[in-house]
Amino acid sequence: MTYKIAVLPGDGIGPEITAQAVRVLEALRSDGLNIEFEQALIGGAAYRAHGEPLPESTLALAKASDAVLFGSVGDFSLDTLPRHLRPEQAILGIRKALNLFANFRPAVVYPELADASSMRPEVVAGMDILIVRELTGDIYFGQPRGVRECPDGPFKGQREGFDTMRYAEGEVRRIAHVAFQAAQKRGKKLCSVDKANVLETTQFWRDVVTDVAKEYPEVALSHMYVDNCAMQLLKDPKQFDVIVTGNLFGDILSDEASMLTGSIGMLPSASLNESNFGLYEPIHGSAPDIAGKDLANPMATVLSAAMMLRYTFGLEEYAARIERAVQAVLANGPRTGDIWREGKERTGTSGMGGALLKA
Ligand code: GGG
Repeated sequence: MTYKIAVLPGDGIGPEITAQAVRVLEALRSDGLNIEFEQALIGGAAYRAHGEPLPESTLALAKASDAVLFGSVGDFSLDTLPRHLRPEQAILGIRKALNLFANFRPAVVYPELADASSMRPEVVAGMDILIVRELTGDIYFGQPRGVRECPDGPFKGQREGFDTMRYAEGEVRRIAHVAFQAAQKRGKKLCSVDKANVLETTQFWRDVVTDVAKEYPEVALSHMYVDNCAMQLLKDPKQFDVIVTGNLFGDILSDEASMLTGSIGMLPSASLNESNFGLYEPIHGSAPDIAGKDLANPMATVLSAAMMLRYTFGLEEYAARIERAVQAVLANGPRTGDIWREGKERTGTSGMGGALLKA
């Protein structure tokens, strides 16, 4: 079988990091992996070429492929565009169009990087958390939204911005099932994160997750408010096994968790639909300040490619080989600036790709 991958590099550092992941996947051809790539524009790059961040042709390529390898979107120079034309709308749009509701964000502290974390090594050493973020609902997509005249209160008559946080029961149930099943395969602990003391939507979330828990008696379910979770991640991250949460909280908590691992440049992700079709991307954005300078760490994208081989194609051995290469380079190889430490050789984006290929 030949696997067809749509490569959507996007903006900023996206093209550099996806190029290294493609190099690594191509190297597996010599060991029997039949894989083909086709690229398309997305985000600000697509807006500049076609006047829209998610052209129909890009979506069509993604739909016709077996999986998507995605870089990053975001371009400060397009910040003044109306929201529907901004680069970030492309990633939201493709997730929605492909129904990629389940986002897996593993936050793992590699032993070799425990000293690169912003936390004391004894707090993070051995940390292995899976954040399951719901990806196609919540305040990111809820209607109505916009800017209107404030209808009441002390600011009546002024302009006000508003969004709508909402979750349908079926949306909560399906992500809860995904999270419980992930917990079943790991440490059998699931922490559902909400703000049920304040927000109706998330009290509803809590009630539905509690109901789904009845089907998974072997998984220990706990609930935590998001503000407490943000604190607990810094205080004692190893208490967590799997965290399940909504779109907004998951976005924020996974960036926070990345700092425990040493660098946001280390965190991969998989966004899956019900048939395990997936879009694979680093959790980080386009980092325009270092774009085109051969400085970005491609490991999160390379690890995302490994997740693609495992989750969508079931090719565990190829995935494990990539992960072993990452560990070998962290142990004995050069490092990009974000994870560089005294005594280590310093390298750039393509140098890191080369080191991974060698490993
Ligand atoms: N590779 C991730 C990326 O490009 N992130 C930019 C972004 O705007 N993401 C929004 C989100 O993840 O919800």
